[in-house]
Amino acid sequence: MVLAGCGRIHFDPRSDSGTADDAPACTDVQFGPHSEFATASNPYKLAVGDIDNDGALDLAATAIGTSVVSVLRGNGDGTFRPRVELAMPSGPFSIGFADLDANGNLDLLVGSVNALMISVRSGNGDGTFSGSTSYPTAVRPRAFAVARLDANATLDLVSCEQDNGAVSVWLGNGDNSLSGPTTYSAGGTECYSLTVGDLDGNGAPDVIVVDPSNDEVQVLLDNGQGVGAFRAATRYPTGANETPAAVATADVDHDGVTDVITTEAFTRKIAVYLGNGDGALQQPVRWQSRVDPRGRRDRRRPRRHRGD
Ligand SMILES: [Ca+2]
Ligand SMILES: [Ca+2]
Ligand SMILES: [Ca+2]
Ligand SMILES: [Ca+2]
Repeated sequence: MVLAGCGRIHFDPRSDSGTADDAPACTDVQFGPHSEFATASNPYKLAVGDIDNDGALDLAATAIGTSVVSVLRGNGDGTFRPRVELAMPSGPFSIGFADLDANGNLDLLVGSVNALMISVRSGNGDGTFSGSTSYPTAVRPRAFAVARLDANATLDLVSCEQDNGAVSVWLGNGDNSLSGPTTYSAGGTECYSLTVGDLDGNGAPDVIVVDPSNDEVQVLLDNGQGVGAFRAATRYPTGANETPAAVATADVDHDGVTDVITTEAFTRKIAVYLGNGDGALQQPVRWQSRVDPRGRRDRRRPRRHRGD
C-alpha cells in the first residue's frame, strides 16, 4: 500500500475483473500533518513494538548503507525521543521485533544485506538490547517473517533470499538462538518480499513470496507434519511487467479463508488473490492506485485495466 506525500490513500475501484459497474465508491483516507524524527541515513524498513514495556509503541529503523539500526522510543502521544543507534552487521535492511525467548521483552531481528547475516539481539525490556548473535545467509536476506512454523511453542523465522529466490527456515530454540536453516526453492530466481498466512486452513503457516524478476507470486504450503517443513512451491504468474513488490495476507472478503494482497510497483496496482481455503489462490482482482510507488500523486485520468 502506498501513502502519498499529501497524506491520502486513494484507489480507483475499477478492476481488471470487469466489476467496474458494481464496484464500491472510491474511498479517500485522510491523515493529519506528519511529523519527522531523525534516523541514521537512508532509513529503509521499520519495526513497531513496545520495547520498553511502557504501553507506548516504539520504532526501530534499518539504515541501509550503514551498520546501525536507529531506535526511537515512543512517548505515547505520537512523538518519539531522539534516536539511539545500535551497531549491526553492515547493510541492515529487514527488521522486526518478536519475543523469541518468551520472557515478555521484545527482541530485535535484523537482516543485513551487505554482511549477509541475520542477527538477533535480546531485549532487556527497558528499550535496550543485549548481545548479538548473527547467522550467515547464502545471499542477501531481503525480508523475513516470524511465526510458529513447527508444532512447539517457540517462535521461528522464515527468511527470503533476494538473489536466488529461495526461502530459508530457521527454527527457534526458545532462548533467542536459531537452528538451521533449511532452504527451499520458491521456484523463481528472486525473492523481494515474503509473508506467512495459513492458506490451507490446517493451522500451520504457509509462506508467500513475490518474485518481481519472474512476475510471479509463489506459495509454499506447510507439509502438514508440524515440523516447519514445506512442500514444493506453487507459482502464480502475475502477467508480464506487473512487477509484484510487497505482499501481505488478510481475510479481505470475510469468508474465513486467508487471502493474499500484493502491490505491483511499476503499474501502480494492488492485486487481491482470494484464497480457496485449500491453499490455492484465485486469479487476482487488481485495483489501480493513483499514487505511484514513490509517493507522487498521479494527475492523469485513471486507466481502465480490464483485460490487460
Ligand atoms: Ca514503549
Ligand atoms: Ca525476549
Ligand atoms: Ca497451512
Ligand atoms: Ca478470504
